[in-house]
Amino acid sequence: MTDFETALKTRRTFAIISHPDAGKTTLTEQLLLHGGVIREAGTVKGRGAKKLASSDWMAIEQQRGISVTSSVLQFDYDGKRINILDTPGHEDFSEDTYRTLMAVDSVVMVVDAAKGIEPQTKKLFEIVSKRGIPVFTFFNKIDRDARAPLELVDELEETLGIQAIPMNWPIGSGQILQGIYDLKADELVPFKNATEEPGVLAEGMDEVELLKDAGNDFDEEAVAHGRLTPVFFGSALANFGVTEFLQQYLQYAPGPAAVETVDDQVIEPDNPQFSGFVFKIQANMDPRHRDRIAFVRIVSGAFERGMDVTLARTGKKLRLANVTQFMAEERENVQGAVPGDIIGVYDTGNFQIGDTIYAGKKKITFPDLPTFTPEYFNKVIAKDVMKQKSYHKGITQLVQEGTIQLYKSWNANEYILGAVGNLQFEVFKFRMENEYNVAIQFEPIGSKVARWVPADQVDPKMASTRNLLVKDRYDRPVFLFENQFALNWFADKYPDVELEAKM
Ligand SMILES: Nc1nc2c(ncn2[C@@H]2O[C@H](COP(=O)(O)OP(=O)(O)OP(=O)(O)O)[C@@H](O)[C@H]2O)c(=O)[nH]1
Ligand SMILES: [Mg+2]
Repeated sequence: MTDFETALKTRRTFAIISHPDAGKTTLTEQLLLHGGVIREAGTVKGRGAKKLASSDWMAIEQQRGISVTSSVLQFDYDGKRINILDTPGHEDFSEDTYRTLMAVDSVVMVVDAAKGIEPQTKKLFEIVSKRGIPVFTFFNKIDRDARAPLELVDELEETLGIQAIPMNWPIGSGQILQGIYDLKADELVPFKNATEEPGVLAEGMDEVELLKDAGNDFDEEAVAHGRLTPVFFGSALANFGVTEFLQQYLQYAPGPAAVETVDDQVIEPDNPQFSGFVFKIQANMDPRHRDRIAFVRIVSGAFERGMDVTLARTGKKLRLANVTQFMAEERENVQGAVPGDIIGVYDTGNFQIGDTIYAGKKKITFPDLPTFTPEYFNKVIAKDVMKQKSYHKGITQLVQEGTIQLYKSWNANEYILGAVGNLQFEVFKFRMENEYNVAIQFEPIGSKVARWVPADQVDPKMASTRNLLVKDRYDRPVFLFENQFALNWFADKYPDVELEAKM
């Protein structure tokens, strides 16, 4: 086996998803500790460092204690290299989460064991389920009073329509947590500070016996296609059950998958021609350098520093000289990166989300990533007219990142921002102030039903106060209808005009 083939076998790339607050970021950080060394945005912090390099690194995330954007982190464990993508749970950021899901080979679904399956988890699961990729479930927070595990597993199967197979089983929870029973190793892993409760233990063991007799069979094939989810219990905060989870996850999680192109070629990871796609762009990760990184998921071939690639959308040739990975170890530079890995390419404005890059002659283009139809709109202006330059730079960069969508009024070229949820406006405002030093003001336009229209079918006379005509950032015409009623009225009046919605 060549080095490339060996390296390929070690890669595991997954996203962590759930409803807000279930503990994704806490679990991510706990997993990173298993790898020992963490590097993010150019800084290296090891176990000895005071605070772990956090997955929630952005100022607004630290201030609010929520994730507003996905982050990419890597670590090595047990001979495997793991790429974790921690996603934000809040639905206002789900466009970012959906794109991130396109870059992974499996998913870890975190569920708060006191709450069960919550709405956003269900929504995200449906997206994942369409792709047929493996889903591993982690019922978190069993250090607090949790619902009965049998009830949780039933709810999981019923609400999500997937079969579940417990890999371990909690014995008690909260104050009376005794431990978790590892069904594979057939042994109890006691909780460190457990106060012994013989009654709870006996009851739990009865359930374990029942599970052993009656549970689903572990069917690797069904797991691989996302029809059966292995279920784990634990506490990310207490670092209990996390190691057991990680070890079994690594045993069953798939390596890098093949990806289909727009012209129906299937690009296998062991195809020697290098290819990958940009699923995320992030400015200002390192406040001292104010640079911008395009996150590329490698699909095929080996990445080598300094290699020349073509940007499929424009045909432009680029040299990948300045590339970062999201961990630090000596051999990293030597080994380079292989399919499954996420690399960060320093970007001077060449890339858009969804871009394909490839080496060699044969053109490869991966499909576009999902875009959402925004529902909320605000006009935006800079409070200080002297700051036009930073204002434009900030808007341009944050829009390229997909933080928010940009539109312009048809005639006046006023800036209008569109969002899936209102928190996106708050993040935008905060980051404009914090990262670009520009105070901005919004003028609400309200919620609208946006529809794209082919350029040759548009007549500005069709616009009115109830259907505003605007351009998106690629100058494509869009009507913003006051409501569904206004849209229906328009469709009746102009039956030949095609109205297109995004996701
Ligand atoms: N008791 C307990 N609390 C936990 C556990 N895991 C996470 N938490 C707490 O739950 C809260 C939310 O945790 P996060 O890890 O930020 O949740 P998240 O899923 O990343 O949230 P978003 O990214 O905003 O969707 C924090 O206060 C954590 O300390 C756990 O195992 N036990
Ligand atoms: Mg988080």
